[in-house]
Amino acid sequence: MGGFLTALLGLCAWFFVSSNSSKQASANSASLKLTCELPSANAASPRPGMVWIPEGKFDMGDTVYAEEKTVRNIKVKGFWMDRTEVTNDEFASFVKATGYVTIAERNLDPLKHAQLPADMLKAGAVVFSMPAALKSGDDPSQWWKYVVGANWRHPAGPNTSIEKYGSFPVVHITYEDAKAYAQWKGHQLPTEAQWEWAARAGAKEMPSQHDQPAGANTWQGIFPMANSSEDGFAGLAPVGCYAPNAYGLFDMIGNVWELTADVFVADRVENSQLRTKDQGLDPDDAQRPPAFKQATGGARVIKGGSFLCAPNYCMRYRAGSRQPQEEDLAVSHLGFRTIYQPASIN
Ligand SMILES: [Ca+2]
Repeated sequence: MGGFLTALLGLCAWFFVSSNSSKQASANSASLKLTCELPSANAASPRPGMVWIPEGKFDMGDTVYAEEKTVRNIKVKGFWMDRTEVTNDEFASFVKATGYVTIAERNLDPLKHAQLPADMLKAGAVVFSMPAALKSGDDPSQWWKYVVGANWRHPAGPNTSIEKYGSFPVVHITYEDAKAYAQWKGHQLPTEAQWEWAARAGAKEMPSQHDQPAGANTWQGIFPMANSSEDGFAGLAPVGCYAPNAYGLFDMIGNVWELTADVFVADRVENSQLRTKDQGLDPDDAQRPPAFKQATGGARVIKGGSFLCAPNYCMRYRAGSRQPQEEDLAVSHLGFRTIYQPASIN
């Protein structure tokens, strides 16, 4: 019964969780909450839909995983930040106005990627799919699949769509895509320090407790096989379903990982080799989709964790956590939000 229930709950989030179950899941999708009530944006604000993040100093980093260390004191200037993750509706407005085509919608140049099999030269993205069984240990390719035709419009593949999901965070967005959207808005992507300071919302020291947060969309149960969805969502949630932080920002923790402008630098990658092995599945790499495409750029820092972060696996539902993400690889648990910093402050 438990297994059946878990499978059923998994289906409720069909288009983000499984591309293999879309027909069965369509019948269940009516039970999925499609919007959450955000307070009205202050129309009198100079930046409606954004909140002002004041300047301050704080201890950046954390001590759970090697790549979060060393904790260091950082000063951040004030800036405006989107109060929610960028939604499908917002991204659609950008595409409608500009004709922009995301990286996941473009075929790869076979001359530049001669090592890849033909299927992976076709436009697509990496989609999380709950495995029926684990047959090869903690090999992430059991739950991350490269799906031809998956992109922001078709999150789990060509037979899925974002119709009715306009309030959900857009996914399958690469660094180049996010940057193009931000530039269209006259905004920027946050640096890692700006993002983390905003997520801490005025807390100057890192928390001593690292418990899984109750008011965020994460994963309850043993990843990747059992998801009890106690937070209300097996897959992604619409933006703004949980209480905002003290600055008025929604979903900084959980739901989707969020891109930052920062390059994930090599020395931190080396640090990540100092793995802690006592967290079940390999905490450093298991949450990260395999590098299906040969990265042509580098990796950017992503922050905040996602609906896939569980206590046995990727305890990265914290402001100080971080992870590298290949710049040109679109994945189903990654989105973004933007900032605006007045020129007078730079
Ligand atoms: Ca959840």
